[in-house]
Amino acid sequence: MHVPGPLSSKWTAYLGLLSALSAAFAPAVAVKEHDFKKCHQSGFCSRNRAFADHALASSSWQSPYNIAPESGSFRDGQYKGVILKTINDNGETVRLPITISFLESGTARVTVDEEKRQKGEIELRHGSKARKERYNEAERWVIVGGTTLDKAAKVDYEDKSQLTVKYGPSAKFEATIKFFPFSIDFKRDGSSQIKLNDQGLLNIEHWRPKVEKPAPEKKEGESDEENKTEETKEEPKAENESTWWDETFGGNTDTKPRGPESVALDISFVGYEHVYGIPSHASPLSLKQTRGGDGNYQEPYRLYNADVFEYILDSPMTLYGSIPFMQAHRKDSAVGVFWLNAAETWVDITKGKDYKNPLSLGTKSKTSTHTHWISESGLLDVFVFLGPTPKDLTAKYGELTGTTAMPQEFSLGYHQCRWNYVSDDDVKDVDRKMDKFKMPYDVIWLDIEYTDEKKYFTWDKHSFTDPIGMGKQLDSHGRKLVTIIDPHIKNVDNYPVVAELKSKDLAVKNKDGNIFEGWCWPGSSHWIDAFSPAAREWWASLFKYDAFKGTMENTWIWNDMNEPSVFNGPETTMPKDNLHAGNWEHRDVHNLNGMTFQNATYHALTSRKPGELRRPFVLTRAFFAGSQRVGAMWTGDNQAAWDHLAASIPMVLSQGIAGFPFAGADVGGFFGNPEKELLTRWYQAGAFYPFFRGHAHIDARRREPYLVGEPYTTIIAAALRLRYSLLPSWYTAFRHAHIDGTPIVKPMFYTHPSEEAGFAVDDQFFVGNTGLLAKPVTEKDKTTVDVWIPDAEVYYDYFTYYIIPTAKGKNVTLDAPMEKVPLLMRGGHVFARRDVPRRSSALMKWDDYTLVVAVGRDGRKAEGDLYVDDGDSYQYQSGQYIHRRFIFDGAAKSLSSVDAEGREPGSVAEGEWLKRMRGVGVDRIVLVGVPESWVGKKSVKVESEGNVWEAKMEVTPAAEGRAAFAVVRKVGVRIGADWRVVF
Ligand SMILES: *[C@@H]1O[C@H](CO)[C@@H](O)[C@H](O)[C@H]1NC(C)=O
Ligand SMILES: CC(=O)N[C@H]1CO[C@H](CO)[C@@H](O)[C@@H]1O
Repeated sequence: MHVPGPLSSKWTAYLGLLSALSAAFAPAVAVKEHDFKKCHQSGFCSRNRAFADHALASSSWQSPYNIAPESGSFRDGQYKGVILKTINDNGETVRLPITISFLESGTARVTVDEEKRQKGEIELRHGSKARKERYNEAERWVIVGGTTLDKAAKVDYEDKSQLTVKYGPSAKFEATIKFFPFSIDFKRDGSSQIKLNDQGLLNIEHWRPKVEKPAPEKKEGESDEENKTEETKEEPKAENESTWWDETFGGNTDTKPRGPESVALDISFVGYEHVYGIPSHASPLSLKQTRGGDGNYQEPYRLYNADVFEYILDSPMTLYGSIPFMQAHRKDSAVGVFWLNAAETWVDITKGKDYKNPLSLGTKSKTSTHTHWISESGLLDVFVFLGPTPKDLTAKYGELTGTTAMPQEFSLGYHQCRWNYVSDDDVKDVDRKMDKFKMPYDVIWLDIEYTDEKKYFTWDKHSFTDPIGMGKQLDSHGRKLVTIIDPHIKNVDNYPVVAELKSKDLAVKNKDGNIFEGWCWPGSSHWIDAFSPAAREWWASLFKYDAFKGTMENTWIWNDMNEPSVFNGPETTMPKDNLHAGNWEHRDVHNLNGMTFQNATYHALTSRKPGELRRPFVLTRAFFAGSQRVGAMWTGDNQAAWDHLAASIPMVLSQGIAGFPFAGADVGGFFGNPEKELLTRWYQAGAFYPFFRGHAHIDARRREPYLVGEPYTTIIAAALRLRYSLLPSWYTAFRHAHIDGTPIVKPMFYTHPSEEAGFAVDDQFFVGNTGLLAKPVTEKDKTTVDVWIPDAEVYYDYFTYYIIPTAKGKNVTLDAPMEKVPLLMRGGHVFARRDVPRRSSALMKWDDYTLVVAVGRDGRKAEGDLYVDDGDSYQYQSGQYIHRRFIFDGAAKSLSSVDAEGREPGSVAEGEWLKRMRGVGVDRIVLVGVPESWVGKKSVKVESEGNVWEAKMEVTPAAEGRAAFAVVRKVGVRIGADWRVVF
């Protein structure tokens, strides 16, 4: 939500803000780009770009980083050695310990530290109390598994200048570590995939004392290139020290007590033209080049969680969250890297023929992608994944950072939000109206105004007189309430929360070690330091039902502003020299901040009441790698504009492949007033976001979906119901994401890694494994869409069963009148629905299922699955779930249901939920694309649980392009049992 943005460095500016903003909103006002740094305004970014320019322009450039060969040893899957960085003509070096770990999963990890700092042998300026080590705890927050060393990895070749290690599944992977200069070439099946420091851009700015010296002379017009022949083993001569120490931007000075300390590395993807990932950016899925040129960006992609006020589109500018995981893709091959660093990071991307190594075999004619990763501080810590499929990458990444938590089932329903529902009566009224207009929804949200003057954990007593009464009304239809709780705590008297925060010493500190004070919604505020275990424990105490009065079992939480947003801070966030638990500088942990806060809330919600262990629902705005374990995200403060609707789709897809798929954008657009057509189209698109929430700014007109008027109201209600009927399939997709990290909505390159024409397609996607291919309309006045068809399967229109006249690799134009969201069923899939419309997902809990079989081309096999558990507890971890696999066999003319995991009946002691659920039936089976020979058949044979019976079937012959389809009614089987239907 919101923010006055960097407009205000003074409280007075904030006071005048709301009115100022409302005036500014009317036309589409974009973020003030100049309030956020460009690379040239960031010392470490510009230094590293200059370093790269220098290195790449010089044919004789040699990286000054060499492994001291005698320092190295390989043992138990791990190489340890020391990199010597030559720092001057006298051959003086700095010692940088390096560890290369080969993990059982086939992932490799390269970690470089700085010895002097490990030993604390440095001095900090300004009397800083900050830690002297390079930040080495990112792993502690991010990595949850998959780090077991591969004891089978072995040295395959070794001489004085290099070492080759074979590792990974059947030793198909190898890494050649070169010593002079240091570089690593990662190969799969003998060919290079990923190279580190191949371009020689490795740069670890070692600690140095500040030496006062006269500014170096530099003649006008002199360029580094002229002197390139003399500069081999040194850093660029024209090193500009002006940004080494205290640095000022927008009136804020960063004292940088450790001076320059950036880490940077070039990572080349050999023969790969597409790279994806590193969300969040309002940018295409296939990332653009960043060093200028036609259609390219001028700026690197930036990862520095920030409250970006009304972000601009098609930009590498930073947004609210960061996941430094990148995947490279080419036909039939995917590889990736995960750059584990929580400091401000920039990534340059260039593509081109392999000019550095024109002779390297097999890659000569192919385009490669070169990336340049630049972080302000911390360790160099990079994980290398060698694929070969996109699914391998998301699975291995998930093994390391964790997968999507199994969500509360309700959280896949529709969420109704606005800034703000003004009273409990208002909430209850919206609740009733949604019913009146037959619009299903699960959750209504309260933004900051519900509090008593922005004091979290309190209610505005005048407008929310009876929160429990409100909660109970919602609960009567299984609905929930989400209230916002932000990390800034109002600094005011007579507010016990802030009093405790101070007395228990649990807040973030400023550079001098005193409690940090800044400005946010409540005015003067302090920030909880969720890096501190004691602070998290205290935070949990605030959510107990008897502490946060007015909340109950159906209250859940929204964490906003957790980048953190600090209105008067540099770039609207915290000063980098602030201190967190353990005296780590904010600089080191900035991108982790949001995750630790959301995690604190997540854990708090697990302990609201003893004995009540339920899956928490927490929405976050800021995030990092690992945030997927603790909730959902949304893409922040977008605008009610068509291009924002369009941009939301690649953004959500990007989240999915980067391991945090529980993602959505504000439906309708946060700022501004969407025209009716836009609002309607946005609901149709939003029904296909994993996280589906309508939201609006306080100055936007009311736009609850029933207000929009006919025909739009009916159309939106249909979109909501479409979402609800498909909830069983959405939940199943979440299960897959939970098990192995697969995205919930999948881009074409992910599902069809061989089809090159689909690698840049980012406006359509498949939902889970359902074969449902959605292509939301995102343009005004559009009544057709072009869908790119990735394969030779048959595709049916979801609603009419028309066979789409497709050709593999070609676009097909579909009708998409206002009332229609273009949705195709790919042949060969079976998916589950619940077709009885109800007010909320909770009320659908025991409804019978409909199974839809989209028969494959030539009547071939179709398959699919359904996962269901109680949607609320952790009982699924002890087997209290049903997971069925449905197999349609065209030759045998049968559809059967078997346990998807091959579990024997009775192998799990059935709890209450499972007992009841097993009895839920399959009411209908719809088969689309059945052979004409079925026409006239009236019944089918059903076999289950030792019985055989007949069920009625109606077959509708094909007509005018529509497939023949069959509907079996009153099937009579139980969802939890094995069964077979013979047609
Ligand atoms: C989340 O909180 C738990 C409980 O306090 C803690 O053990 C864990 O380290 C935290 N993780 C993150 C990512 O903050
Ligand atoms: C072309 C050339 O030699 N340029 C400069 C290289 O550096 C020396 C000394 O720093 C300058 O005097 C040259 O002009």
